[in-house]
Amino acid sequence: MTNRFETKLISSDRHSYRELFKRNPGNPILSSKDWPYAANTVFNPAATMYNGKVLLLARVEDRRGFSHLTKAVSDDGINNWVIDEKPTLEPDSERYPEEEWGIEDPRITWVEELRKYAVVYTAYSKGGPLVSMALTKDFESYERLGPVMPPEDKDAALFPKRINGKWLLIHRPIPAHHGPGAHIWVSRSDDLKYWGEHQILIDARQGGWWDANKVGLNTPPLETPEGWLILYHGVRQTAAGAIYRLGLALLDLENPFRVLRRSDEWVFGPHEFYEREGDVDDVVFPCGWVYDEKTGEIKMYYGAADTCIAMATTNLKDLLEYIKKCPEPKANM
Ligand code: BMA
Repeated sequence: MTNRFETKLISSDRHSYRELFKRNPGNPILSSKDWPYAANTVFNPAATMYNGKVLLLARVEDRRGFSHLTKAVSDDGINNWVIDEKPTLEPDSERYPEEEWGIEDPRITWVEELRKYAVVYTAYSKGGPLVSMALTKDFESYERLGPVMPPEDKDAALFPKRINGKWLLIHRPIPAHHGPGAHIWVSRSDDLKYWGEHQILIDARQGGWWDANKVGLNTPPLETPEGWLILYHGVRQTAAGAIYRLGLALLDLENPFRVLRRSDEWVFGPHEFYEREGDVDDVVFPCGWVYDEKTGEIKMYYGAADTCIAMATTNLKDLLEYIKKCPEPKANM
């Protein structure tokens, strides 16, 4: 298949930056044509290991424009996906009116203390998108905690354990007046339901930066010996629309409110045709990554152009080596 991007000379092809992530050659790995039922698009999947297999919880958008979540499971995380015949987690607007216009962009965290997975997702309410949470042991039945952050707020994920006695949630509220920018925040809770002690964690830069004005968390924080590894997106507004690209940050292990490092450059961005063209052009949007302790490999699962699911691999050693060379950010607010 030819497409309009193949003939274009893209400068980074000639003078390559170091590629931290390698795209799976079979990308996209999943799209609506693989789905067992009619769907417009499948994208922005959460990812976790479950019973020794890779489990994705994909956002599936129907032709009303509403999303629900459906699981796909594979032994190697690349091929032979077994996809649920019907939605795994559907909006329940009778009991949860904030899910009126669908549920989107889940992030999964295994919480050892509870022996449950926390699924944090965007509920699209009449008052705007907000953050909701549900707990599950088996990805079959879910215990909803309801909305945990009011609108407009999204791109949230839970830390896997309490730190200094409190649960921590990363999220991205949008201020009513955009002036100061949409930053990544972190909040504390005793019970996962009521959140407070809110503070900015990673601020959107200003001006010409790739991550000016709007940033948001992508994958859940990954605990490493060097700190909590954060993958986030920056949204660059251009005359042709927005470009969603990814950057890295490292948080202090004991005090994750402290940002130790932050990449100045983006580490992954739309480049291949399936990332450049779709329902929303020029978007790479991971909601999950799985880390293999034996090999050190990380598989990052991302939505491409809000249309399909792709995968790229990297390894923890390279990411840590890279982020440790990045500058220390200026003191947080
Ligand atoms: C963000 C989220 C994502 C989406 C992205 C690009 O605001 O809503 O679901 O992938 O925009 O459209």
